[in-house]
Amino acid sequence: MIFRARQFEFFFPRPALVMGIVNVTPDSFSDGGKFLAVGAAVAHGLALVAQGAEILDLGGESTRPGAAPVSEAEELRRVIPVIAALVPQIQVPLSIDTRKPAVARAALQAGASIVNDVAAARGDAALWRAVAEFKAGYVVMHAQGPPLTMPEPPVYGDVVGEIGKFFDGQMETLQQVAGIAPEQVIFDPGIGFGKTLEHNLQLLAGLRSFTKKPRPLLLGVSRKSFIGKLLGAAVENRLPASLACATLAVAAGVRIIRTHDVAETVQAVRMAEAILSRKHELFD
Ligand code: 9MG
Repeated sequence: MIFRARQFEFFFPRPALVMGIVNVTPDSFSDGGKFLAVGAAVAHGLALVAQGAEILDLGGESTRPGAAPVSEAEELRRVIPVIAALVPQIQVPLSIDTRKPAVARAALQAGASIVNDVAAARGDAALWRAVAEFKAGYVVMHAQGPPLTMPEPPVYGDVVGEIGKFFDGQMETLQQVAGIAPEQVIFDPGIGFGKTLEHNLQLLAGLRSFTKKPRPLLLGVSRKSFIGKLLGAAVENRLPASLACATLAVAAGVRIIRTHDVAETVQAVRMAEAILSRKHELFD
């Protein structure tokens, strides 16, 4: 299986990729406000690459439920100078986390290689055009609706089955309607996006049904609130549970782990992979 994002190519199977998070937002749930200045964001991105990140994910609008919407001009002002300064200094692809077609296009023009679309279900033709024109990578993340309008409480019959069908439908539409090649696509079940604690646990337990599909699976669990709900841990104390999820995810065939804690995740994932590469009876 190959993943192509502009000049970058990744051939799977290979060690899982760790995607480091760079938020240039005042209000993200875990690191809001820490990297708002261009210099601080660039330094953080470089530090994450030095720790072993093989993709960076840059976001200028918080996806936290209830977060204030950000104008296109403000989002551009936050992310474009960071991309322009960071991309010439790194050899790994930069992903732009945005729902806005104009931001996606401007980010690709500035040197981003992947569009991380947490609202892929809405099928935005202008965003798809930008991805297709630049031959960028495209993260298709599942969410029932945009953060502000997510149904409360979320309703699913069979959360794993429904999200599997969503991926299959997107795959066809992207190829036939949007001109986006399968090689450009990554799937992501969208842990925490319009899902209850029980849905999130069922998705994590059912990861194998997604990793059997012909596209790489990305998982974001880092410090998320479902961990707090299950274990009562404050956001700054959720690293152990995030690592437990990441290692089980890699054992289930997940190819990309999105995280705030790159060094720790790289170490945990490499250890899991070393064990899994031996003849084992772990899951018999
Ligand atoms: C932006 N963002 C926040 N959480 C995420 C997740 O789980 N996956 C992806 N692709 N993006 C996310």
